[in-house]
Amino acid sequence: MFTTRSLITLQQIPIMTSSIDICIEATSDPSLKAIAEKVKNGTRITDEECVLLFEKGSLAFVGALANFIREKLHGDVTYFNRNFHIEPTNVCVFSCKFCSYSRLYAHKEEGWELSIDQMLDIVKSYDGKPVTEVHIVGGVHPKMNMEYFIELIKKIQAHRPDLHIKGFTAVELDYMFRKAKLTIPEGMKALKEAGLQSLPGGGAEIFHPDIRNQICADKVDADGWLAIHQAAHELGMHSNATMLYGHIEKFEHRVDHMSRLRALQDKTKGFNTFIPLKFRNANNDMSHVPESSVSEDMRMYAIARIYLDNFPHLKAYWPMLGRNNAQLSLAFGVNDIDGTIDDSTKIYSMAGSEEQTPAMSTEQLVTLIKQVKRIPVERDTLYNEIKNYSDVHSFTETMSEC
Ligand code: V47
Ligand code: SF4
Repeated sequence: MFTTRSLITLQQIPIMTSSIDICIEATSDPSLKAIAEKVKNGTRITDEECVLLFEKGSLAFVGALANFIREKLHGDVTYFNRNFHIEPTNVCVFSCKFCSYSRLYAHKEEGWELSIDQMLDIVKSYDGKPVTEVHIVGGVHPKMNMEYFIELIKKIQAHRPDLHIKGFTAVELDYMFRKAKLTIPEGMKALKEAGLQSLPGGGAEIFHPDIRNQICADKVDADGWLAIHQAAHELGMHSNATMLYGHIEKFEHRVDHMSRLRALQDKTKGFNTFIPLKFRNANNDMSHVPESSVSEDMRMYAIARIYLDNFPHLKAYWPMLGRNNAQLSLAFGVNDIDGTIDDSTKIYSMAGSEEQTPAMSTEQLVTLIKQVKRIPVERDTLYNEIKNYSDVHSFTETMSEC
């Protein structure tokens, strides 16, 4: 039974402009209220305010703010793409403590090394299938150099010119360029001329040296990672950015990481997507570190959406997060759940993700998005719309296995 008082309250709700007003009304903490006002007005929040959100913002509070931004930018549209991964090798000269996937060169018989022909066979296995992107990322193999990858890119492009080639983390590129004795701009230009079109966001981990030196001391540092992405952006290429969270870092380190990305994006506008990557603890040197909870994961997405006001997209990488949580993230600022992929990506299954063979058909992805009342839209790598699935109910005419 409603009391008179609760009826009056309910009657008032329709005159409020949106759920963000309810959120502002309901917040008694003045500093959180001020942040909510900023979000409502489209004003950027400071680093200190971002730390405060991590410390004090409830899941419901940050979720409401992030969803407001998400719907302002994209409405209900949720993007996915049709892609496949090639992992040339898991042999790696580095020894990141969180990595479950790599094998040192000294133990290379335990790993895999694909020849150019083997990788081309993977590409050919998608002939006639409507994939739009190949994502190429692997370990840093001392014998797979710049020439090797230039030959690979050229051959992929010659075989399938319509396929967007997104490849190589800044870690792989830094090593490649050093070995080839090229500056970053020279190296990026050579790869672009060969046919590389954009960069994935891997290798960023946590930029702050206090954490980076503990988890991946020997690979490219923050400045090097950022310089490589800046060089790509200056050549007109786009890239993504990741952050490996939920291990030994503190909230301040997350904010420092996102702050460096926001500053570069102000300069170049070259980032498409931010992808928070949840640390998974199986089979690595950090197995003693517990994994973050689902509510902390959702808070991470929401706060990233609020803070990174100049990033157009926020992606949940479902093979790492799991399908149910990826679906949930669509209410916490996320507007992209990556692609159909297939079962060739091993980085997360080896780190303990429940997705042991991460493959989803387009029908499964579309259903997953529709179940939470969002609109599935297939995109290409650069977020050009390929197909809106809001009115598609039958998949027989359009779908293939991928
Ligand atoms: O840099 C490694 C992460 C990244 C673990 O740009 C781990 O579209 C969690 O960057 N637990 C590589 N994460 C993958 C990557 C990526 C993935 C999907 C899409 C895109 C994109 C980029 O994987 C590494 C590292 O941060 N990683 N080990 C682990 N145990
Ligand atoms: Fe090598 Fe990348 Fe694994 Fe680090 S995360 S050890 S760079 S494969």
